[in-house]
Amino acid sequence: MKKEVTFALNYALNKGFQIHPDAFKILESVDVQKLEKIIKELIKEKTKQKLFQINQDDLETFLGIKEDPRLQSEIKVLFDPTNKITSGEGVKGYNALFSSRFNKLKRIISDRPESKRIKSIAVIKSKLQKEWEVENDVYVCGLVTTRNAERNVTKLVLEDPSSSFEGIIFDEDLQKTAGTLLIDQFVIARVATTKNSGLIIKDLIFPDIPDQKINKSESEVYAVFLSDLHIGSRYFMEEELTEFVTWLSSPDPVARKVRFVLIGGDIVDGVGIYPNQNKELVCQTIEEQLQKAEDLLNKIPKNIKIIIMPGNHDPGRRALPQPAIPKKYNSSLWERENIVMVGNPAMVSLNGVKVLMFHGQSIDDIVKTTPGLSYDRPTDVMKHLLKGRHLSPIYGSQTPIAPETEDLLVIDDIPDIFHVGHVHKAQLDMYKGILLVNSGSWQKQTPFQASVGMTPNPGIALMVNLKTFQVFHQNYNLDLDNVLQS
Ligand code: D5M
Ligand code: FE
Ligand code: ZN
Repeated sequence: MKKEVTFALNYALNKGFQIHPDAFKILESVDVQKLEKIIKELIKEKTKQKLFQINQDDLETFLGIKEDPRLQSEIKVLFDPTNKITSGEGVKGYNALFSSRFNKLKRIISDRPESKRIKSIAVIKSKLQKEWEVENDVYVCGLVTTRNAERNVTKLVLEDPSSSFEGIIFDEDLQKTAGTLLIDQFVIARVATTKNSGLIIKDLIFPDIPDQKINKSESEVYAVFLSDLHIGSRYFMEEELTEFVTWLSSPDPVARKVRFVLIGGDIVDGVGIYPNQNKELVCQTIEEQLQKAEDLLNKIPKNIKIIIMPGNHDPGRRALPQPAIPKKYNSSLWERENIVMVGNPAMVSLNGVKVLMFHGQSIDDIVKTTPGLSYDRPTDVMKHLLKGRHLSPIYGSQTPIAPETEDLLVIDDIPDIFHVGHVHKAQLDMYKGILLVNSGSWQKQTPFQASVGMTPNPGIALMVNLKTFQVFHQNYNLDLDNVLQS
């Protein structure tokens, strides 16, 4: 027993009080500097009432940590790729993946007015061969396979299951829009023909998010958004994160209403993720790293539900979609009642609020190839993903994508909150009513990040009131003054 708790016990005994054993547990979790004051005040109060036993209920009421039974904390996993992963083989697998992508997106756009006027590329091409002209304002849709800006024009190659074609864009603004298209992304094009120029693209339409109503929680509870803890790395901000986790048990009125903690990947730093990583690790094995994660998560009150999704540093597999962190590395995380292990990406419902969680590896490929997007504004990249209704369109770049027979990275179901991490930059924004949360990190700038000029803002805890969607943040990083920009 801590000496401060022993003091409290003796003090109470000397005043003729007894402390019920259930109350010890709470006393041990109380800040030691406050313990003496708390016990003295409590005894004063109970002496007035002529009741000489201190029990759990007294302490919980006094500290304001009494569970409010009206607070709802219902979690449902709406989508988890873990059990859906059935990769196809080689080229055949990728053909199935892209065909699934095309079909899913075609279904997504089926409510749009243009959808009825979409023709297949093969039909348009054959008409063009026979008549040298097709009626104007025909629509096609497909995946972008090539994008080339040449002198004053941009050429785009689109592919649908029937065929592919190259379209030319002359309009300057439309060329700018075309410049933001990602390779392998789905798009609708309005095309027209001229006698000698073949097909001209007159407009480009993204699948995008329709206007919709956002789901909110009936009871006023908070969700905490974390990611990129990088436990095991020597740059992991252990003290700061421990301080935050300890705050979750405090009598603070917001802390009392936290019912969910979401971890959006890179919970551990992993092993062998980049060359010479071992020199930057304080825990050299995955098991040790996950044990440390478990010890930290154990400090979170059990009435808070924790959702753990993997990132590119976590074990399982590297290619997207990723299964949940396998049980073999830490079975107790899987067995804990208040922990839910999901794959990447995942959709969970928190009291009816739909949260799409995605670690965000594709951001690396997107910022590299898209003018106007940067690591400093990850929420802009997140908007771009929502507009294209796909989490990781670019195939064959840095983000590995598995040849799943079903494309599980299409954004079918529209979330109320979109939670991404990976770029270590905490940022908030809104898009078409959807709250965008990039949950930053709890790892200080690494030598690699410094060498590429990447400036993270680690140590910020973001929280959302699921009833009002008001956001709330706490900064545990003393080096940061300009905390959040949105
Ligand atoms: O990624 C943390 C951040 O560092 C993220 O923005 C990507 C960036 N990063 C990581 N590795 C590379 C390489 N090899 N090239 C460019 N950028 C990189 P994390 O997943 O935590 O390592
Ligand atoms: Fe990370
Ligand atoms: Zn990452």
